[in-house]
Amino acid sequence: MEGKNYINGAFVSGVSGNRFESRNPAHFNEVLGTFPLSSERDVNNAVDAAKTAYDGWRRLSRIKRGEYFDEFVQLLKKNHEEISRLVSKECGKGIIEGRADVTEGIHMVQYTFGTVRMPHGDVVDSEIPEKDSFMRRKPKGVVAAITPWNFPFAIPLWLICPSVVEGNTVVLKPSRETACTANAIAEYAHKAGFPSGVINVVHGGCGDLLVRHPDTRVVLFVGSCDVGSEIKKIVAGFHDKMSACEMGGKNALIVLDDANLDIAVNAAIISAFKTSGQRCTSASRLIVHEKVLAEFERRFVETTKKIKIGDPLDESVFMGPVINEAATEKIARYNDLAKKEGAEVLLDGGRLTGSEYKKGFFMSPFVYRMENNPKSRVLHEEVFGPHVAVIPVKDIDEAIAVHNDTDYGLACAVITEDFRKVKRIRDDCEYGLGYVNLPTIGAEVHLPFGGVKKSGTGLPSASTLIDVVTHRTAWTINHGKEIKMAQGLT
Ligand code: UN1
Repeated sequence: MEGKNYINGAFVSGVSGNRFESRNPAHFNEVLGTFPLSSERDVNNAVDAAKTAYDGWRRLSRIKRGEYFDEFVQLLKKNHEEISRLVSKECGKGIIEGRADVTEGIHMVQYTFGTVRMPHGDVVDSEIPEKDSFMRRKPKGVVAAITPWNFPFAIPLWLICPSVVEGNTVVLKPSRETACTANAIAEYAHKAGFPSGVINVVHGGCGDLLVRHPDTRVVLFVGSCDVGSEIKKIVAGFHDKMSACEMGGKNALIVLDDANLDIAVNAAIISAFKTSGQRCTSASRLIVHEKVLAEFERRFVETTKKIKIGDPLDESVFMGPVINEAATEKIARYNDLAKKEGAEVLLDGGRLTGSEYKKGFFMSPFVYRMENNPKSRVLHEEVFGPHVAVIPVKDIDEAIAVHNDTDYGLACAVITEDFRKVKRIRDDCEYGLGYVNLPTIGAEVHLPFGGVKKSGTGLPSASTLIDVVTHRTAWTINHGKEIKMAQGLT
């Protein structure tokens, strides 16, 4: 397909004429689409369109704005399977996960529509009986949304939906790896009839321009810590711009001495290898009590060996390819580094080269055992691939200390039958998403989604983004015939 930017309700070519390709990571010779490498003029056009549309859009009632989401979701539901196949083809996740990505995006749109007839703000008492006070939310203006390739459908909708329903307008800059899926979002938004300029999409190499643009009021970002940190630095230079960045993890699943090992092994497989370990919620550390270590390790390795790796459109495939050549190189580098840092290798994952794999970026699971060590890079840095450490611990205190011995703090899961231990994990581990007897992945859109430490600033994404994309205003009315002041003022 010949993809275009979506600006002011029209699909338009980039000004420079330069283009990039989006390819299928399972068959890298297959070009799925080409898209504009957008320049400053394209970004200015998109931001201008969003700025112009803002005034009319914010003046509609919130309920009226919600109607567009109803139309949008009906179209998405009708085309669920087609979009899912595109997602799987373009980012490499197995089709069951491709469908879940689309379902998650649809849930975000449904949630958004569902909120518009709900109470929205607060009634606040005043010391003065003649006064009524309210907390009323106001939109902020143009929102820039910069999104990753690993959830190419759900994450753009996490960011677009709360922004737009509150009366803001959006310019989305999706990952270059998944431009076709972003294009599909633009097409369905267009068909749903959102007014021109309310949702805009600019492709390729222009995120920085969008962040620096003086008319973008809010920058929403989901992606790596390095990029997020740059964004925060740039945004800090503006007095009236705000950012919410969701950035990676070095998540852990803790298996305690009383764990149900069926649940533990299943949760570990899902946490480590779904999406080939390329979720910000994936677990790359399995912190296991020494009492159950041997049995857990044996069963985990045995099950991992049975994982089917292959073309993501094959229904029986558990793990598809990783996203690109650079990802295969990065994962291989970390696998080697683990050996250099003294890992006891349990499964030596590497790039798969057989006939069905040679045209894609297929990596197999790398599993190793390693004592926690504050100096180890592999136990502290995010790998974003099927690379997982088993870290033995002697008790729950050590499990908590090891869990927190990372700069990140996104998802944490514990496998135990003991509710007292659950409370210790809940209160003493540092995380944004906590799970008991579950994997570290699979959050639902109506929950807060936000990490601590290097994972984020605690500012949530998804449904609770409302606090980032709106300004909470205080509005007070005097029903009396004279002015009476609070705090004893006369
Ligand atoms: C991500 O990997 O950036 O909780 C998002 C989950 C998904 C979202 C992952 N609902 O695993």
